[in-house]
This record gives sequence, structure tokens and C-alpha cells, in this order.
Amino acid sequence: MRKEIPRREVLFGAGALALVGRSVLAAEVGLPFGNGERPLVAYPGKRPLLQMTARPPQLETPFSVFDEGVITPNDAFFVRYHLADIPTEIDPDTFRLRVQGYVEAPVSLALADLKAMPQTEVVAVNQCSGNSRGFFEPRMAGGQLANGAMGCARWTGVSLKTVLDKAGVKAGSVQVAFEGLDGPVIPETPDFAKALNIDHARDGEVMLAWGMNGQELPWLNGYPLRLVVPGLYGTYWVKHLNAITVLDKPFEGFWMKTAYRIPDTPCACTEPGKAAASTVPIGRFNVRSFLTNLIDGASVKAGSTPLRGIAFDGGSGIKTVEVSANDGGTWLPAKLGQDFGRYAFRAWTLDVDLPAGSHIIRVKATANDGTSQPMEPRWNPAGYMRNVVESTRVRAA
Ligand SMILES: Nc1nc2c(c(=O)[nH]1)N[C@H]1C(S)=C(S)[C@@H](COP(=O)(O)O)O[C@H]1N2
Ligand SMILES: [Mo]
Repeated sequence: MRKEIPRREVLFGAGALALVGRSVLAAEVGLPFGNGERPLVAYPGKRPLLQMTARPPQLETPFSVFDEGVITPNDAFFVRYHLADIPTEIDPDTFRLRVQGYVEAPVSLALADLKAMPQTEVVAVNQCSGNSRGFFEPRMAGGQLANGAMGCARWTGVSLKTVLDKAGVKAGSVQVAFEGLDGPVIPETPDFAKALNIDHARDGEVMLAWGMNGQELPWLNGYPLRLVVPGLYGTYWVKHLNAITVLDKPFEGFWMKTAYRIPDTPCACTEPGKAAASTVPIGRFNVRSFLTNLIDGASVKAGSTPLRGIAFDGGSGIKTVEVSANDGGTWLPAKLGQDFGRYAFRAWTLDVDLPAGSHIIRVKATANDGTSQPMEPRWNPAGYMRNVVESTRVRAA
């Protein structure tokens, strides 16, 4: 039986069907940077989210969701697409994943074939490279995101290694490329495809997921199958995945060779406003932490104030979270919450004393690999990998 994205309203764009049924709420949210007004729009399978673009749908999670727990609900999970031609109809019975290229025997696998293989699970954060881009100064081109282009889910599927072994990777393979069902509206636009090195692809952790938080993948998060690359930026997490190609030379596609690259410097940064001398493909998340129960500009009752939030990194796990109630003058260790694994959000809590007056609260995480967050933002031309120690201004009275 064919499955369609439910539509309440069909929009026609220039030349092509612009797909998705959605309902626009009267409400609008103002993100704290210039041109930060975002309509709240409810797409199929989603609660009202902050709409950055409609075609393709690009939706940000309202930040308050991160205060509700370390698992981001499916209907609140952010949505990112590059190309306007996203699939609107998929038949789960005839859907096939092709595994091809430099393999002993190409295979075409049905969802049922994949689900019959040994199942794996991981709790992992998916974060867009450009999460928080809107806060950079000077500003740069690209989606002007606040902090809602991230989420943490329990992903269920089969390890990529198991699937590659079915086809038999040939000796001398160097990379594996991944493509989904979406495509460009005009042929001049490069199709979205990403690649991983062969050893990474076969590490047993990279996963083909059909399940998210115990349910099938939401349509807009890649139904019926997506790549999950724990610890790496979302750009590698190819949605609606239907083709895996093993390569005996490095993949040369636009989305690896030209886009999603960071300065090849230890900080992955440049002098603000300056281009990088050389670049490399973006890789793992750097370490980040957030205060989730108080927003910037909040008022609280003077005295003991409970603070809570989340932290994560690219897979070494969170070692400590420290909180400063005096803009970085002194720091107090927070208590870490339940450990859902080294790729998950880690909750933290701490009570701080806030006497009457104005305070700047700062939160800083240190990962098990020893890395921590910078006190000043690290700028780069694409606005990727922001991980400055966050500041939240609070008034106690
Ligand atoms: N097929 C396909 N997969 C894709 C993309 C895309 O444009 N097409 N965008 C990638 C990017 S840049 C991100 S950040 C993640 C976002 O995942 P989500 O939409 O499920 O939150 O999907 C990735 N996978
Ligand atoms: Mo992204």
C-alpha cells in the first residue's frame, strides 16, 4: 500500500508541486537576532515548529522542548532539507535500498529484509552544522538558526556494517556514498549525497534506522529509512535513504567537496570576516551545553534557584558541567543526570543562590576527551559548529 504524507492543503510552487500539507498558526516567534521572526507552522506529524523556510520545509524546535527531557519527541524534532523535491509518496512494500558499487554482489533490500537482520539501537543527538548560526557576529549567509536545530532520539535499525557485509565490500574500497529519495527541482542543482570513509562506515555504530523513539521515522525525518551517524553533524544523516554506493576512490560530490567544509585549523575558525586558507569536510560535534529552564531576560524570585539543562559532545561523553552565576567569575560543578550513552544529551541540575539584582549565568561542559567550550565564539565563514559558553541574563527580585 502506498503511503502518502498527509496533506491538508496542497501548495503549488513555480513549476513543481510544492507538496506538504501544513497549517500555519497565527502565532509567530521572535528569535533574538535581526530578521528572527518565524511563523509557527504545524506540518504533518509535527506540532507547531518555527518555520525557517517552507520550500523545502525547514523547521526549528522551540527551545522550551529541551527542558522537558533528554529525548526530543518525534513531533517536535527539527527538520532540515536542502532540495525542494522531497518525496510525498513512498510505498513501504515496494521501497528498496540498493547497495551497489565496489561490492562482490549488489543487493536490493526491502524494509522487511532489513528488519529481519540483527537489530541495533542508539540514543544519539542529531544536530545541524549551522545550529545557532543566527547568533554569529559578523553574520554570514545560510539558514539563520537559533539553538533549535538539534534533537536527541533513540534510533532503531540495523548496523551499516551488517548491510555492507551482505553485498561484500571489495578489498581496496575507500569510501561509501549515500543518497536519498529527494532531489533537486532543476537538474543543474547537485543532488544531495554524502560519503563516509570505509572504516567509519564499517565501525558497527553507523546505522540504518527505521525507528525513532519507538515509532516509525516521521516522514520529514526521513521515512522509511535514514542514516544515523552517531557523533557527526546532521549533514551525514541522509534521509529517505535508498542508495548506498561503495567506492574505490574518494567521493567527489558537491555536498562533500564544496559544501559542508570547515577551516582546516585546530579551532575550525578564522578571523571574523575572513575566508579559510584551506578546508576539510565537517566531522564530529564539538562539546556544547545549555541552560534550559530559564530564558535570557528571565525574572526569578531572589534566593536559591534551581537550574537545569543539557550537554553533549561528539561521542566521548560528558565529564563535567560547570555553572557560573557571576558571568564566569567563579564556577560550581553541576550534578549530572541519567547517562543514556556517550552520544546522547546529558541532563544536569544545580541550585544556585541568586541575591536580588542582575546576574549572568554561564554554563560550560567538559567532555571526556578533555575538550571544553570557548568563552568567546569561534567564527568561521559558514557559521558552523558554534559552541561558545552560553550566557543567560537573569533578574532576581
Ligand atoms: N535526503 C536528505 N537527507 C538529509 C538532508 C537532505 O537535504 N536530504 N539534510 C541533512 C542535514 S544538513 C541535516 S542537519 C539532517 C537533519 O535531519 P532532520 O531533518 O531529521 O532533523 O538531515 C540530513 N539528511
Ligand atoms: Mo544540516
